Amino acid sequence: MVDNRRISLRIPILGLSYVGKTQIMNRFILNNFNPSYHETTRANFLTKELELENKIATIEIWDTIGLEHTHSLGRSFLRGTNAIILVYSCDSNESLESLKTIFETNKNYYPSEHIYIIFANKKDSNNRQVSYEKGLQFATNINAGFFEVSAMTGENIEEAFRSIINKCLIKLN
Ligand SMILES: Nc1nc2c(ncn2[C@@H]2O[C@H](COP(=O)(O)OP(=O)(O)O)[C@@H](O)[C@H]2O)c(=O)[nH]1
Ligand SMILES: [Mg+2]
Repeated sequence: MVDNRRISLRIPILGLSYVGKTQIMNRFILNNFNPSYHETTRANFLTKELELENKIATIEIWDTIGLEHTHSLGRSFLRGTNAIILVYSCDSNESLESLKTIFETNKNYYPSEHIYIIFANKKDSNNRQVSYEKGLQFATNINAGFFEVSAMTGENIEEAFRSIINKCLIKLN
């Protein structure tokens, strides 16, 4: 019998290398953080089950490699995703500029009216280059949600994921 209470959501995390994509996934799924850097060499995912509004949601978070070389992930990867997390790092102007390119390059591959959310990671950093207002402006321009987060301290990670998952549930209903 099909269990109508069960849904699954596939959500990739995109952004330049070193912005913290892997650690955001680790913080949300495993509640841990690793301060040392290990380059991600292939896309892989972790899952977590959440109970929300009488539904049991299996959340599949896809970690990806940095996109500075091709900027493009391709149609087959993006098809079938429920929402997309775009990450830049508060301490890197370059990472925000690069995110704009990543968004423009891939936007034709996403299903129309796709759900986007911007994570401005490393909110904890003492070397801030991107103001809250500048990040929010970009998010508003592309009609995306916006959260400043820190995978290191965990600040806002749960809230940001809850927000995107709620939007996915509303769209599925
Ligand atoms: N200060 C700070 N460092 C972070 C944060 N998130 C990730 N990092 C560090 O930034 C580096 C790159 O993180 P990683 O998740 O591997 O980036 P990715 O290449 O986008 O997957 C690692 O050394 C992380 O420990 C954060 O929220 N704050
Ligand atoms: Mg990585």
